[in-house]
Amino acid sequence: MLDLNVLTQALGDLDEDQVMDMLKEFSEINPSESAALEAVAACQSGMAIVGELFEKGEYFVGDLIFAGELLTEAINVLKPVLGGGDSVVIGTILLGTVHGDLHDIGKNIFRSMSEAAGFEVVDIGIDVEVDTFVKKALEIKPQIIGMSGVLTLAIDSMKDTVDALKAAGVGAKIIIGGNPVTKEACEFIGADAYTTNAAEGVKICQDLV
Ligand code: B12
Repeated sequence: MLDLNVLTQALGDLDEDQVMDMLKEFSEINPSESAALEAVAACQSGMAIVGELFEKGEYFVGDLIFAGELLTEAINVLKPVLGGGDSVVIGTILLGTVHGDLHDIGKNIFRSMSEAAGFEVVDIGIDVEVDTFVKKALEIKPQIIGMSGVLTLAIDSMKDTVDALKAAGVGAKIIIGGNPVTKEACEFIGADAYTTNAAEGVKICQDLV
């Protein structure tokens, strides 16, 4: 039985061995998808502890980067139980962190969970210029474009990107994610959907296709 509080604290403590041992043991018992989603949420809560300790000056930039890698590693262990093992591609998502923003932990979680759910994800990285989004969208014609950002300035970058995609005639549905994203921001940006939760984002994408 996975103790979610212990998992959260282990991630907050950056105890890689404990996090990975717990998750490997958990995935071996073939858990349900909803139980795996609870484990993802517990890991994310651990990331919130990391953020708080950083803000208090107890953790440093290197710890944040390590936490991001640990979170990605953790989600990868859970990936096989997150999507039901279906190998059929249900749609293509073009994904990137918008220009000016270098944060990618949340984007990577959403990518892993979308891939686990059967999406093909074309990840064009961080600090993605407007033109790069437009060119790639015209080239691969995805059903969905996902934009990520955690800085306040990401909201303006998302708006610039959405305006340019629309001007170029790109018809894909657009979903935005990241901590500062709200309903109001979504309306301002002109996106089709928004979320601050990767699992909810995957469900929205499934509905969109
Ligand atoms: C880790 C971190 C970093 C790491 C990033 C490592 C990396 N590889 O990403 C490093 C150390 C590099 C960093 C740098 C900086 N950071 Co920083 N960072 C953070 C921190 C602690 C956590 C962010 C995070 O990863 N959260 C966890 C993820 C899982 O959450 P999330 O992104 O919201 O993602 C979830 C959902 O939103 C959703 N999602 C995300 N994207 C998408 C996309 C789609 C399509 C969908 C559907 C869903 C989805 O799924 C995820 C899982 O559910 C926050 C503080 C905090 N406590 O949040 C500060 C924070 C974001 N950083 C901040 C700042 C200021 C900076 C710097 C400018 C610092 C500096 N002075 O140099 C630089 C930025 C450089 C730049 N231009 O981007 C500020 C932002 C302030 C603001 N309002 O703009 C914050 C809030 C800290 C603070 N309180 O001041 N940072």
